Amino acid sequence: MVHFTAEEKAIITNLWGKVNVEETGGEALGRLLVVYPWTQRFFDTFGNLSSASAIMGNPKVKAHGKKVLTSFGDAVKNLDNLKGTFGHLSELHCDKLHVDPENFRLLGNVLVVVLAKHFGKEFTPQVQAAWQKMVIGVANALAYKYH
Ligand code: HEG
Repeated sequence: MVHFTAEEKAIITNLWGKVNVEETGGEALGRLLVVYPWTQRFFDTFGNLSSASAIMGNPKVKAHGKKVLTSFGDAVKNLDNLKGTFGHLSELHCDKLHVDPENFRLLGNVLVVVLAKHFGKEFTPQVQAAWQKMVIGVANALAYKYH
């Protein structure tokens, strides 16, 4: 299980307070769909995903990205209990959505890239390390109930 030090928790919470959930969530999901095109198969009801610009401008991608990143906010508040916090979503992604858990890791890494782009110099190696640990923790928690 991933364990966070008090310093890592402070770093994660501090950056999270400055994240624009709508903008960053939409950009992270959009980039996931552009960079790893096979992930598009889960979103066949989202309309036009025919090019990078279509994906990045797609309102359903933006709305779903916001939903996913809002869920990361629950992770920030529950760093000591990620498995408990994401148990229900893990079951949903496994039993109903059939999302391969490898995709959670890909999304986490894309999110880190987007944060690095937005925060520039503020996204120091130490900040990256804390966030990288967090997105791995979320991916593990989401994969926990898979069978
Ligand atoms: Mg998932 C639904 C969170 C990665 C595909 N995802 C959802 C929902 C949440 C969520 C909160 C709404 C659940 C509900 O309606 O009750 N997703 C979530 C997180 C992560 C993640 C926190 C983090 C890694 N999801 C993810 C990935 C894929 C995916 C990587 C596919 C590549 N999610 C997916 C699909 C749905 C959700 C297809 C249903 C979308 C819909 O039809 O509304």
